[in-house]
Amino acid sequence: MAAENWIPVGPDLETIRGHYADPLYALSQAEMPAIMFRGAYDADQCTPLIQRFYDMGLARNPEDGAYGGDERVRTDIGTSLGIRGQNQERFFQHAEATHHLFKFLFDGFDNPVDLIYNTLSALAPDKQVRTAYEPDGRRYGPAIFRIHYHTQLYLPHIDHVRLREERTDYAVYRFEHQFAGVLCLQNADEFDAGTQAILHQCLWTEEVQPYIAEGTFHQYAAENGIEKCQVELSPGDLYFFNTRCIHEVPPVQGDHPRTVLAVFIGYSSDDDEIFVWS
Ligand SMILES: O=C(O)CCC(=O)C(=O)O
Ligand SMILES: [Fe+2]
Repeated sequence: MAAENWIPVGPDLETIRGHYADPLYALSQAEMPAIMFRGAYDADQCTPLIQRFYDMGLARNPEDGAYGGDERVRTDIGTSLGIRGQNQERFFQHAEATHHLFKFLFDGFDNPVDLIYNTLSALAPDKQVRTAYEPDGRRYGPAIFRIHYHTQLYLPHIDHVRLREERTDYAVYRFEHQFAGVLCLQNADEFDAGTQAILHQCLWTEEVQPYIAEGTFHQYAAENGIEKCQVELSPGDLYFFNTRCIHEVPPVQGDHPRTVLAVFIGYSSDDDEIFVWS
């Protein structure tokens, strides 16, 4: 496929299925940078939902001015395997608390976590989509809200429990491919479109790792003519991408935190289950 055709497929299920009989398989091959659902979540519910997080003290409201002792540039509501996976017992305890919180956190709103799971199920009707679990039944966190404040960024990286994090002691290790799902609730507002993620048409290999480690990936990409795709999101848009593609998010600028609901997804073409975690 020609590089200039490396653009997201969307904006709705009908169009996506019209282009790809098996969209998640195509994503596993990085045939497109992203699968995009525009307006998947009611945009009018995004701001009030974020306000609830502030009101419940789950995240700092920038309008409160002073940092109130909380100077983190990223706040999570949910359980991150990447951050908490070192201690299995505490990770699964934390995940249970998140399941409990998410039972009532969205009362009065459409459930944005269900939206992500239902959308994935529609993309892969022959597979069972479920929150990742261990053989003994312990569940991972179902999804995670990430609130990104002024200066927060993600340098070029991949996310992969096999290729990067080597989580050999977790059941999600069995999947060959890893995707992310990201639902935009709020853009950073300093520029018109806010801070947006950039996906590079470059699947991670040992060969590119030194450039990532040394912070010279942009140079490598320019020298090798690697295509990139900036994912322009509005509140309510949901996209899925292959986290083995090198990706990044430039620094948030200003007082409006970039707020997303995110999941990781384990997928193998020959596996009847799709695992979702955070
Ligand atoms: O926030 C995003 O759009 C992507 C963040 C990211 O790096 C990820 O979800 O793996
Ligand atoms: Fe990532």
